[in-house]
Amino acid sequence: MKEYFKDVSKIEYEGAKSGNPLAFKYYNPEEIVGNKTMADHLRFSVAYWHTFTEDGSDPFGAGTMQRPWNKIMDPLDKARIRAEAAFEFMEKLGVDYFCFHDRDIAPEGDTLLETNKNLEQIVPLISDLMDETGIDLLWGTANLFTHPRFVHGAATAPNADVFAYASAQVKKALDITNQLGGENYVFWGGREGYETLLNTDMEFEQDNLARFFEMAVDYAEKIGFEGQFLIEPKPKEPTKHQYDFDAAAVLSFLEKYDLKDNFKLNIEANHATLAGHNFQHELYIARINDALGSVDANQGDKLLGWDTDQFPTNIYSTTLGMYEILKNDGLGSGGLNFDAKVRRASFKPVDLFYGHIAGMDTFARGLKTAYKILQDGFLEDFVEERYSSYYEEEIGQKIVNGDTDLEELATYALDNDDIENSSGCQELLEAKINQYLLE
Ligand code: XUL
Ligand code: CO
Repeated sequence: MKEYFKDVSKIEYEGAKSGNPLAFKYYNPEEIVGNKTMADHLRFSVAYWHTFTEDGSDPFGAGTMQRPWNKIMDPLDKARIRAEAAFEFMEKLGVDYFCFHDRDIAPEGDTLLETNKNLEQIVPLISDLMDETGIDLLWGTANLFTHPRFVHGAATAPNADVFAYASAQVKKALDITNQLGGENYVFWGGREGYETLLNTDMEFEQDNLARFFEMAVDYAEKIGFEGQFLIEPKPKEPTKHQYDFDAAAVLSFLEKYDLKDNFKLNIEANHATLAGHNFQHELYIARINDALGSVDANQGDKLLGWDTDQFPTNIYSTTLGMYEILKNDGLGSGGLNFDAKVRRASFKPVDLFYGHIAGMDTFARGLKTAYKILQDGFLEDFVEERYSSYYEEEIGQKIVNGDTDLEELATYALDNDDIENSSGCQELLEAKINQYLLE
C-alpha cells in the first residue's frame, strides 16, 4: 500500500512546552480526567468529506488542495485509493472514529443501481481498513443535497419521485452504516426548507419530513440497526430557511410528530452561531431535553455570514462546550466529529494534520478546564444560590410545587413591596473563568 503522508509519523503527546507542530500539546489520550480517559471523553472523529474528498474550490475559484489520492482518473480506483489514504491519515492522527456521506466514499453512477453497486465495491474495503486499524464508524449519512435532483429538497421536495429517490438513498445508507457497525446515523436537511413561501406548502413539507423519519425508524428496526438517529440543526445555507433551524425547532418538531424517543441531536458549533446562538446554548438546550447525541466540532467567523467550518481553536467556546458535555455525562454513542476544513490557502497535505491537532488540543484543554470548573463547583454554586428563594423560602417552594395560585401570590405581593434583588455578577464570573483558562 502506498504511503501518502510519508513525512509524518504517529502523532504523540509531548506536552504544552513542545515546539513540535506535529505533536499534541494538550491531548493525551490515556490521561484520566475524572472517571475516564481523554480519548473516551472526547471520542474524536474525522469527516471524510472535508478531509479526503473535497478539493478546496469555492464559488470564485478552482480547487487548491494537494490531494495526490484524488488524482486517479478511474472513479472507483480513486475511491479505493482515497480510502487507503484516509485510514493512513486517521491512524497516524490517532482518532478512533470517522464519519461519511454515502457519496463521499463511492462515486455516483449513471443509475441508482450502478451507484449502489459502486458502494458495494468500496464498503468491504472500508470494512477491512476498519478492522486493520481499529477505527470505527461514528456515523453515516446520505448526501441528499448535491445532485440537481434535490433542487427543491429531498423529503420535503414537492415531487413524490424525489421523495422516493431520497428514501432509496437513505435505505442504502442505513444498510451500509449498519454493515460497518456505525454507532449513529445522521440526518442533516441541507435542502429541507424553502426559498420563498410563495410557492411552498410548509405544513405539507413538514408532514412529509416526519413521514420520512418514521420510515427510517421502521427500516432500522427491520434490519436490526441499533445505532442512534441524530438530526443536525442548521438555520440556513443552502436554503434560505431550513426546517431544522436550531435545537429548539427540531425538538418541537419531534414532539409534534411523536418522534422524540427515536432521535437525538447532532449539535454543530458553526450552525449554532448561524442561528444567532452560541455553541454552549445549543448544547444546553439539547442536554436539558435529554437529546444531546453528538457534536460537529468546528467554528465559524462572526465577520462572515456563512458556514466557514473552521477547525475549532477558540478555547473559550470549547471549554463551555465541554462543560455542557460533562454535565450531560458525556455523549453516549456520539463523539466530537471535526466537520471542519482547512482554509483554501492551507493546501498542503500536512495542513490536515495541523488543523486536526489544533482542534484536538483545543477540545482537550477545554475538557480539563471544564472539569476543573465543575469540580470546584463555583458556577453551579453561584447559579444555585441565585435561585435559592424557590427552595429556601416558603413562597418559592409553593410556586415550584404547584401549591399556590394567582390569588395567593397577589396577596403575598401586595404585602411585599420592597423586593430585594441580588447582583448577577456577570463580570465577576467572566473574570473567574479567565483565571481557570489562564492558570
Ligand atoms: C453541512 C453539514 C453537513 C452535515 C452532514 O453544513 O454540517 O456536512 O454534518 O451532512
Ligand atoms: Co455538520
